[in-house]
Amino acid sequence: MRDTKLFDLIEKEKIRQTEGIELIASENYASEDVMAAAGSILTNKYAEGLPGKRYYGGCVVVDEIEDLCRERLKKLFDASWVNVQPHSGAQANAAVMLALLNPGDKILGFDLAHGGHLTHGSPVNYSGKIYRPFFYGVKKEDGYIDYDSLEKTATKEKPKLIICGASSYSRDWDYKKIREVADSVGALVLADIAHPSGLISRGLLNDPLDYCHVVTSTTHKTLRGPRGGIIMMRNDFENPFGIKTPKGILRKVSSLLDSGVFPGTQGGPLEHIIGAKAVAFKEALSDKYLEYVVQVKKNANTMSKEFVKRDYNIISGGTENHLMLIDLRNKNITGKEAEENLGMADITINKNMVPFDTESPFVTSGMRVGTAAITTRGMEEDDMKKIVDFIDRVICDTGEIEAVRKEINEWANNFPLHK
Ligand code: DSN
Repeated sequence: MRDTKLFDLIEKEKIRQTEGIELIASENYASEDVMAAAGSILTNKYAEGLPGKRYYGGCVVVDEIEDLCRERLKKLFDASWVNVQPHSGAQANAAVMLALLNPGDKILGFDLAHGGHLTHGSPVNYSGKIYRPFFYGVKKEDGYIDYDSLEKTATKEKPKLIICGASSYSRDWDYKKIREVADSVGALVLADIAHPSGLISRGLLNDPLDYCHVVTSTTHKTLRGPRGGIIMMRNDFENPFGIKTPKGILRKVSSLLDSGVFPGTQGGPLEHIIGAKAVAFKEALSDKYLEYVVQVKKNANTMSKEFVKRDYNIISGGTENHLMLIDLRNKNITGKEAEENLGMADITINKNMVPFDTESPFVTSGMRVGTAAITTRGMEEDDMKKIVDFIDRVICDTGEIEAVRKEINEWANNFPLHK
C-alpha cells in the first residue's frame, strides 16, 4: 500500500515551492529529467570503486553511466580529470583535504562570518577540528576580499592549502593573485565554486581551473542538477607533499583525490544521483542553459540596483554573480525577523551574518538572496523589480504580510516550475 502520509507531504511541499518565491541563493528547480534519473532504479546498485575497477559485480551499465557523466563534466569545465562521486560539496571538500593534508596541517580559508563556508576551516566543522585553520575576510570599507590580508597571513603562517570560494560573496575572485600567493609559500589552492559553478561553466565569471590546483562544487545550485558534489582538475600533477596512503606513495594527485573520495570518506557511490548529474551536465552544455545563466546574472544585477534605490545596504554595493548579501541594520530589523516575516508572505530567503556583524549567527543582521531558482521559472528583469517591492513592503510594514502573500500566490501561478 502506498505511503500516503509521506506522499501527501511531498505534494504539500510541491505546493509550497509553486506558490511562493524562492530566493535562497543555493536552491534551484531541477528539471523533470534530472528528477527522473535521481528517482530511478539506479538507486538499487552498489558500485564501490571506479568504472572498470569496482568491488561489486553487475556494474557494466553503471560503469557506462558514470563514464558518460565524467565525460560531460570534463567537457563542461574543460577539465582533464574529474570525480563525480562526492555525495555533497562538504564531502567533496573533505575528500580533497583528506587526500592532500595530514592532521594538524595549516589551512587558510575565507572566514565564514564574512561569507565563507563551514568546510573551509570553521572550528565547529571537521575542517577546523582536524586541520589548523587561519582566515582572511573582506575589507570593512568596501566589502571586497582583502587580498593583502590573505597574503600577509599566508606569508606568516605558511599554510599547506589556501581555500577560495564562498557561500555569500557577490563578487568575482582573483584566482591568479591567490595562486601567486600560494606559489610564494608552497601552498596548494582549492577553489570551492559550489555557488557560481553554473556561471563559471559558461564563461560568465573568471575560470578557477586556470589557476587553482583542485576545484570542487555542488551540483544543485546554479548548476541546477541533483543534490551532490564533484571534484575537478584541469591539469593533473605529481603528489606534492609525498603524502602516503595505505597503498604507499601515490604518484599522481588524481589518484590521491580518487582515494580521498573512496575509500577515504565514502563507501558506495549514489549511481542514481550520478545519472542525474549526467543529465544536468548535458543540459548545462546546451544553448538554453547559456541563456538561463545570462538571465540569472541580469536578474541579480537588476534586483541589486532596485534594492540600492530603496536604500538597502548591499555588501560591496552590488553583484557580479547570482546573489547578494544585504545588511539590514539601517532598516531596524534583524535577519531572523526578516526571514520570519518574509516567510509568512511566502517569500523564502535566509538570514545571514554580514561581515563585522554585531548579532549572533542565530539572529544575524543580514539576509542573502539569489536569482537562480526564480530565473528557472522564467522570471525576468521587470519581475525582479516587483519582487523587491514585495520584500520592501513586508520589511517596512508587517501589516502588509497578508496582502503580499495573497498577491504572490496569484502571481506565482504565471511561472510554472517546469515548462
Ligand atoms: N548551505 C549552503 C548555502 O546555502 O550556501 C552552503 O552549504
